Amino acid sequence: MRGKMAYLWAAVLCCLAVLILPPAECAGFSDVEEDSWYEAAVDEMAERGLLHGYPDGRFGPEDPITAAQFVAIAVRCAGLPPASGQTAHWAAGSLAAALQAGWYDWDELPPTGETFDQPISRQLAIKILMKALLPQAKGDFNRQSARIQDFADLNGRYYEAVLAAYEYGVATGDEAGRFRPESSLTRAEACTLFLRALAKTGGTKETVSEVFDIETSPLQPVVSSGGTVSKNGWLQVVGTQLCNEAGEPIVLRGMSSHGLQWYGQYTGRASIENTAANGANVFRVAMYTGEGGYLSQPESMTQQLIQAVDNAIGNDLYVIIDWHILSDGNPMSHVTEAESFFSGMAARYAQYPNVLYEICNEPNGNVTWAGEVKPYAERIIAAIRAWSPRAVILIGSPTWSQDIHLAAANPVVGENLMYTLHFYAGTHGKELRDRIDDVLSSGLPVFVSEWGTSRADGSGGVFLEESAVWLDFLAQRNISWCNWSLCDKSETSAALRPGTSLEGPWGEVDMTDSGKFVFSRFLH
Ligand code: IDC
Repeated sequence: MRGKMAYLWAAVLCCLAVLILPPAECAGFSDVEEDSWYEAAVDEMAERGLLHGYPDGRFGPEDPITAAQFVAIAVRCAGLPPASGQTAHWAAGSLAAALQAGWYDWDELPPTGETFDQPISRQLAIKILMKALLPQAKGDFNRQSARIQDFADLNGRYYEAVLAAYEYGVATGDEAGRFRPESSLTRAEACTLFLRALAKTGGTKETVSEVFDIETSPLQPVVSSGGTVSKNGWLQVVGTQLCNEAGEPIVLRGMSSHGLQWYGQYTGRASIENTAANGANVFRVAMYTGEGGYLSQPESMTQQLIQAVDNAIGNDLYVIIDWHILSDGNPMSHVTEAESFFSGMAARYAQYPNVLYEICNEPNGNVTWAGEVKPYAERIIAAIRAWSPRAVILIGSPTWSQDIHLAAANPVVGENLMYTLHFYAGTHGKELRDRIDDVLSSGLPVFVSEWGTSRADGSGGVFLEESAVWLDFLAQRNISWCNWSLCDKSETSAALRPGTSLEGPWGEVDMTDSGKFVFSRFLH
């Protein structure tokens, strides 16, 4: 963990250095024209802190981007820690790190620095960009080279990167179909390239090729005000207590979706609004990994998840992105996919205080805390933190997220981390409640990100008396919760009667016994 912290600090220091040299500017540059083709891209990059304008408040969209500027942005986008540079140039550390990482060869930008402030060629820029953000990407030679009218002008050492960039839609060519490998690139164009590549970093081509296609997924969710998040801002964990940005205790209560692949329709804007209208302040989006979920259809699952998260943000709610492992009980089995998924999500939602990350719904089967779940958590937390330094991250534990005592004995080091406990009122009782008290007294923050009024299989009951005992217990301890689940499946844990309209507004007739009970408990 010390190594990780050092890495994080290095990244923070690197950002600070770049913030100082040259001085930072936020969106709202004096020379970025409203409704210009590049305005949204420049704003988004600036808001994410990935690029800065000139000290006089200009961005210089038409200026050719220099090698140093391009590499500094690439280093920031990739979260690469700086190395010690050989010159006093403001970007020497970034350039040295990029060179060491193999993003370019020393002869392309000699370390002596004479080309650092020259415009970078488009072919070299593409090479650096692809190495930095999409190192696994490959392009089909015949198909992609045929799209590039001036392919013959390309230096052979850039074939691979340029073909991959075309394959991934990162580079597209000018109106005449030319790439112009030796020409420079404007700062506005560079911005668009970075954003397109970032949009693809949510996964490898094999797993998530078109997921973050900026043509199809809205650049930014629409935020509304007057609700929970605009009042409370960024969440933080103080001791064992979830607090708002001002440091006051806050309790989140709301619904979990059912599996997006089956009941995604109840994550539409109106359904979430109906839930919020009853007092919920959080919504959990359950994206199964197995069971026909993300691992079998990553593109459509991610699009659905993004839509659901955006809908929750649009309702000014907190929203939990749940990597819903269940039949795939060992989170390490798909840690690579989880890493790219969470870094994509954290990049997209870095600026949104709404988003919490639940990194593994319910580890189960032959897994241990120390052997698999904790190391998994450390990797995923690092991926999220590269983008989102303060979002709250929820960590599961073995035995379907009931073994919080194992986590308490050996917790993950870091800020704003909480541990999930899941219960079903028809199956679990005092023993698990006692366990919560034990871990709280040892300082472990607990979040009940999933519970049901039914038995653990989602059916039976409903067990409303037992549920009330549980909810009173949680209320006395200011513990947040999400109920399983907002759907109309005919199982007792479902909150809605079969056939309930997505639009609402929902009344008692639309709700099951479970739904009526749960909806009446959002506020206390
Ligand atoms: C259940 C659903 C059920 C679905 C099943 C899929 O309610 O309709 O067929 O998953 O395997 C959990 C899991 C959650 C379960 C729920 C109820 O997180 O996915 O949903 N449960 O069994 N942990 C404990 C209970």
